[in-house]
Amino acid sequence: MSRSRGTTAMRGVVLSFSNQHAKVKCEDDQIRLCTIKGKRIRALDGWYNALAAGDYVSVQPLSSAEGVIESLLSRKNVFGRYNEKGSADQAFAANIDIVVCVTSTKTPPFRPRFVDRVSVLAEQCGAPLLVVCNKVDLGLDGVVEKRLSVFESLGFRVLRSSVALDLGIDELREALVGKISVFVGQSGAGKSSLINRLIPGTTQRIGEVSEKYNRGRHTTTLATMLFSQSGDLSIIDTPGLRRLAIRNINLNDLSAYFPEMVPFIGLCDFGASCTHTHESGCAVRQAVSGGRIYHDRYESYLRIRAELEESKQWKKAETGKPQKAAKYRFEDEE
Ligand SMILES: Nc1nc2c(ncn2[C@@H]2O[C@H](COP(=O)(O)OP(=O)(O)OP(=O)(O)O)[C@@H](O)[C@H]2O)c(=O)[nH]1
Ligand SMILES: [Mg+2]
Ligand SMILES: [Zn+2]
Repeated sequence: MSRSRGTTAMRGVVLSFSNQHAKVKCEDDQIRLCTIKGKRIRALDGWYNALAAGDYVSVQPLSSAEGVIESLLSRKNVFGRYNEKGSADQAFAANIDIVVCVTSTKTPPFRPRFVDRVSVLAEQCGAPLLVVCNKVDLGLDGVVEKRLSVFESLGFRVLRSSVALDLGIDELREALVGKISVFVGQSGAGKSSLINRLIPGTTQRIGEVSEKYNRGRHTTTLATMLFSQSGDLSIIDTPGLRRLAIRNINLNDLSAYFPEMVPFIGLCDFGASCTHTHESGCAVRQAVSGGRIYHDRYESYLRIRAELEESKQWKKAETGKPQKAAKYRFEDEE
């Protein structure tokens, strides 16, 4: 261990990171605002940001309020998405035990394709997915119920909640106790409201859902880790997402991130080279026609695949100039 000013480096967990500064909760329970030593911690290859909420770091304390991060400790996993402005993958959270996708029945409307995308990213991260359908006080129609039951049939846990009516909060707490969780979802779905209820006293700002767009306003602007007083809950609140771009998946691996497709992969006539998009003798397509794979989830597969394919072509056509965001054919989350 290195020494400076008579203090010993200590371990800490990153609560938030922006502008090359991280708020770190150190072993001695002090929260220190930390710089990065000599800017030595660069973003890992292909990543937009160097540190994410949930990262473990080694900190050289300068005082009870400040410190210097000396190193990033190895990550168990990372949950993130593709940042189109930065043309790189952006980590929202690291070392996650469970991904919580917060949706709402209405205002903003339920977007199943958004959840499909989160489910793919959660599979890729290797963390289980919990789908929360919030705002049930506004009504839960048959179409939403159907899609929720599809998620349940795939083994994803689904909870229905209402902050307004105090419904489902205890179940959610039980599902999260002792774990590090990340809350993701569309802006205005109620992530911060749920967290404020789970961890009383947290002052996560809550926004009004914009009437005009009915989409929420992006009230939370920085991924931040929050703890309950007793330490039994560790939740990372994230800014609402409008789009969830996916790029860093190998085209051939995508089907493996759809659990319902896994049993059929390899049974297609074209074997491992089947793209499951148009081939005859495709076991996946047969399972879709036979109703064993839900058609709308398969549609999400096709859309994400098309997006991956398109971004790959874009890269090929690139001429060394800064890469612009690829144009999408699908606006799944809008
Ligand atoms: N009717 C109803 N409104 C809710 C419920 N939960 C949250 N809201 C409202 O929804 C709005 C948005 O809530 P937030 O908690 O800020 O949503 P968010 O997901 O954190 O939004 P971003 O930070 O922008 O991503 C606020 O006006 C909340 O009061 C609920 O269960 N029922
Ligand atoms: Mg919020
Ligand atoms: Zn196939």
